[in-house]
Amino acid sequence: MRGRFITLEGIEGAGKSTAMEMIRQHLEQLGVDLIVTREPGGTPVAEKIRILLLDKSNTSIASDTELLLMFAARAQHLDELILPALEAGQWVLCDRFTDATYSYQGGGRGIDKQRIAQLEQWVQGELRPDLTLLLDLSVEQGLMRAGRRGEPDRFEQEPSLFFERIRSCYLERAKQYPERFRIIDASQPLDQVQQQINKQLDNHLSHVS
Ligand code: Z5A
Repeated sequence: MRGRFITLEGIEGAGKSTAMEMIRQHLEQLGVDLIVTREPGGTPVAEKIRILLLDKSNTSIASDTELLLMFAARAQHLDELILPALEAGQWVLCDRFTDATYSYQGGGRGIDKQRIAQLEQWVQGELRPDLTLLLDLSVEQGLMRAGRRGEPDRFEQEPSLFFERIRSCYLERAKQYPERFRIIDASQPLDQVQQQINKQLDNHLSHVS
C-alpha cells in the first residue's frame, strides 16, 4: 500500500521546525515507518538549490527564476526521495511543499496562480499531500518569534506586508481544499499546539487503518 504524504506549512516563525519534531515522535511511537524531509531541499542537489534561494546576497533573483528553482528542487526531491518512499509504503513528512509556492511565489510575489498550477501538474502529475497541517498565527507574532533566531535569510528580509499576503493565501487554500487542510492555532503555547497536532494525526490515522 502506498505511504501517506503529510506536509507542514505556515509563515515565518510559525513553529514548523519545532512541530516537525513533535510529529515525527508521535508517528514513530504509533509505529509508522516515516521519512522526514523539507523543501526546498531534501536531496543533495535540491539542497544546493536551497542555498541559492536563501542566500541574501542574491538580490537580483527574478520572481520567475525563484519559481522555477522551487520546482526544479521539487522535481529532484520527488524523483530521488518522495516518490520512491511513498511507493515503498513509507510515510513522508515534508516541511513545506507546493502550498508554499502558491503562497510565497503566488501570494507573496504576485505570480499568476495558473502558471504555478501548470508547473505543479508537470512536476507532480496527480500527486498532492494527503494531509496538510497549516500552522497559523499573526504575522506580527510569527516575525517576532523568527527574529529571535539571528541572521535573516533572503525571504525573512521581506516587509510584513509580504507575509500578510502569504498568510491570506494559505488561509484561502485551506478553505479551497478542506478535505486535506487542517488549521492549527500556532499562537498557543507549545503543549497546546502539540495537542492540536496529535489530535489531527490520530484522526488521520483512524481513517487510514
Ligand atoms: N519557500 C518558498 O518561497 N516557496 C516554496 O515553494 C518553498 C519554500 C517550499 C525556507 O523555508 C524558505 O523557502 C521559506 C519559504 C521559502 N522562507 N523563509 N525564510 P523554511 O521552512 O526552511 O524556513 P522558515 O519558514 O524560516 O522555517 P523555520 O526556520 O523552520 O522556522 P519555523 O519553523 O517557522 O519556526 P521555528 O524555528 O520552529 O520556531 C521559531 C521560534 O519560535 C523558535 O525559537 C521556537 O522555539 C519558537 N516557538 C515555536 N513554537 C512556539 C510556540 N507555540 N510558542 C512559543 N514559541 C514558539
